[in-house]
Amino acid sequence: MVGAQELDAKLYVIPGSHPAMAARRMLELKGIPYKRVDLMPVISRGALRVLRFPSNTVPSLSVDGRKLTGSRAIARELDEIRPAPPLYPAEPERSVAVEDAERWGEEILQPAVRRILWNALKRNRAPLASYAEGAKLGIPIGLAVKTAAPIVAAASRMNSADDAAVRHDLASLPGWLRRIDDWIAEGVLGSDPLNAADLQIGASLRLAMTLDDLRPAIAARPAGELAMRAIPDFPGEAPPVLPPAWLAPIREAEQAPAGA
Ligand SMILES: N[C@@H](CCC(=O)N[C@@H](CS)C(=O)NCC(=O)O)C(=O)O
Repeated sequence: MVGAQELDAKLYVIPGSHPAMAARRMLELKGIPYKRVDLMPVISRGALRVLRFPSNTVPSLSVDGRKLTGSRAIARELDEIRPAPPLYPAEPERSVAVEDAERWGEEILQPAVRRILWNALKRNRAPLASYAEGAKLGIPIGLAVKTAAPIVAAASRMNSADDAAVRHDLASLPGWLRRIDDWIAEGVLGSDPLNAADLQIGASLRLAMTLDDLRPAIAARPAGELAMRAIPDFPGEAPPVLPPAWLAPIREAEQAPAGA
């Protein structure tokens, strides 16, 4: 364990990136001061490669000369460096449950929310500026947004944010939300202190809640409350833009009585 004053931490993020926001909260909750470096999507890949991180995605963290990429790797490393408050429970059985939920959050929910967001931004780029609020991109936000069309197109392509995939994601969302509510009821998620799965899943839900299309389906349920607790502030707001037919499964789930 290393004292806070001795750490030299630099976190590389993209504005609006949910796993990057999870890493920001991990550092905050552990009281580790850090410098944040904001990168433009797509361009980030080259920058992280030049900086010799293990991979070219955000979040990437350099801490005391060590370089890490990935929200889960960062969570583990931070628990080593600064054990309190813990991101993984000490009891082995609980820790396995949290790690399973965290992995599901990274592998299933996180890419789905990313696809939905890029698909929405492809339809309307105007909300981009709201996601970049407070970011230092090296150029004025307005200019970054004006010139973002090729970046949005490339990011949509690289993340397979095509219509068929996103429609499938939206049809899966009601079941995913039930699963998260169940984990909260079982105590895997949502206890005190917040664990790595709370932050992983909470950040994805919180990003989803920046979309007016999705927020009503999430906000009022335990999953939505967890998201607000995990990530109280997440810049960004996107007005309705997804085809209503794609949202029908979510609207039905919204209207169904609790537990139905
Ligand atoms: N699954 C990874 C996230 C990897 C990832 O795809 N991050 C996105 C931002 S949310 C990224 O770096 N995108 C770069 C790009 O699209 O060029 C994690 O949890 O750390």
